[in-house]
Amino acid sequence: MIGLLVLVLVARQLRDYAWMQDFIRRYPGTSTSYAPAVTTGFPAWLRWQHFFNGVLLMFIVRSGLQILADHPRLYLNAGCRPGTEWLRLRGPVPADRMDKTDPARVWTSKDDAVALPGWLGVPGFRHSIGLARWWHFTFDLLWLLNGAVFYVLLFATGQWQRIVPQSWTVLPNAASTLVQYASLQFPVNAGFTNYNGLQLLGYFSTVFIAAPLALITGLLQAPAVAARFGTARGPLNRQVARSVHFGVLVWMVAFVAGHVTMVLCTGVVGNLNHIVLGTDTQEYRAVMLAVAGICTVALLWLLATPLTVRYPRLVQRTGRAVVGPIKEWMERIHPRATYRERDITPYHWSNGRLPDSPHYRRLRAGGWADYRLTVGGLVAHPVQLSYRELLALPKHEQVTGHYCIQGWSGIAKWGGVAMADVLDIVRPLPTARWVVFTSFADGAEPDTGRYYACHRIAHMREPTTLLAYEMNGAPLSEVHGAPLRLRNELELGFKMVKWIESIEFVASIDDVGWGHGGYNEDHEYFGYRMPI
Ligand SMILES: Nc1nc2c(c(=O)[nH]1)N[C@H]1C(S)=C(S)[C@@H](COP(=O)(O)O)O[C@H]1N2
Ligand SMILES: [Mo]
Repeated sequence: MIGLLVLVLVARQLRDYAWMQDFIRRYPGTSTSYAPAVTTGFPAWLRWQHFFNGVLLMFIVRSGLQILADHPRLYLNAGCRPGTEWLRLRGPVPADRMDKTDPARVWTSKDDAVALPGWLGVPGFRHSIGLARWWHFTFDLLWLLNGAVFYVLLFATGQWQRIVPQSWTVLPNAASTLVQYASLQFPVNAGFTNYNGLQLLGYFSTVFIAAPLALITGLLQAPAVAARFGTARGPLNRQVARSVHFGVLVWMVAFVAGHVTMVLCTGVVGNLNHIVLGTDTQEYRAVMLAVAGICTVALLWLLATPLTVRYPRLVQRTGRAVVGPIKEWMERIHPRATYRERDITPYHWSNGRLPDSPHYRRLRAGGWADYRLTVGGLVAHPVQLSYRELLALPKHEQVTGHYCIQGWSGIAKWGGVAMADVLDIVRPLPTARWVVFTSFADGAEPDTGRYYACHRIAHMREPTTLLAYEMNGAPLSEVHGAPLRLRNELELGFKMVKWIESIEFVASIDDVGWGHGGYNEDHEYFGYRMPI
């Protein structure tokens, strides 16, 4: 408030100076020097796309905040070490819970998630990232489609000339507009044919910079993209992408707030006639239609959370139908990227409910001497492999990135047995299409059975798909999945089952668990394909 007041006073003072008056005379704010007048009005396609864009953006922002709330920390380093955040929405990780040698007390990333109010986040409740992602990705796709059509029509019709500056004089005109607005003596509004410099720059950067940046930084957060291009380390790492992605969100919200304010302050009836009816008129019909549109949007806003909470499975299924084909396509990537030992990140977040069965305790106490990995199902040669037999198989080591669905990442060195070698031993039958990894540990919710995840058999032949028994050169700790945990570098972290007890080859995932492809797919509405 005080800041705004100071801004107004400074701007008013500036306008008292003769040089500023000269400047404003020379650069009045709106001018045909940087963009010609567009006299064809606002065509219907543009007006509709403007509306759709607003509706879609609203859900993208709300679900985006929900996703952020699942790991409410932003960093620039690839390893997400607590204490290195540049922004966090909650307190620091409790110091006494960072010690990984005390498994029962380790602060997991699920402990770290925060709740958002239901009117703000979709769906609002704590750790609802699975559902939030369906909203986010489904609306992202529609938004990208809307944007692609918009780009094409913009350039096909000449409407682009409204928002693409053709001369640097747009800059002094923008500065002039800013001073005039801030001094509360507004420049003339010629928005029907010409945007002022500030407006033009605002629209240009939103349409041609912020929007593409959202797409690029979104993709850079995908494990499959990183595993293809090797971007888990370096300036394009996931945390940089996440931070910039959040920056775009802040930009979009600020833009919408500023845009709506200016629409209201600079002749609202005329402005609404432009964008609702497409004419340079002062009809009240336009205001009525705008209000109806806003009410529709408000209704959608209010319904989103209760409907998601009530029909989560429907949200999951719809999202899968819309986004699934793209995820399938992304799963064809070969996750070959590996890193150097010096890229290993010092702190690795952890997740998951530890195994608490006496059976697991006994095996662990016995140094895994009695551990047997059961590999069966649709295979020619089912086996039980002891810990010693596993260690006797060829050992593979790789430094790879780990991308948790919640948003954190890390780079670690993994040592273990290639799944391809296990496949050679058991020889899957042609009917086997999925591989089910089942843990000693139960899933997060009480009395819902073991944690498990299904993987496509094609991924099992990737050289980087491992049954890891070592992490960073030491035997796998209990927290990180001892005695054995999966690495499938194409997928998000939750697919990498820890504390593996058995592996089963199956023809279909329909009869495994609740049939959605994994424990978190069953209970938290995640998708079973998770290359992004
Ligand atoms: N059995 C079991 N495995 C699991 C989980 C779990 O809850 N139970 N969580 C998964 C998730 S969400 C992630 S991000 C990784 C975390 O691995 P880390 O703890 O070694 O970092 O383990 C995965 N494996
Ligand atoms: Mo995760």
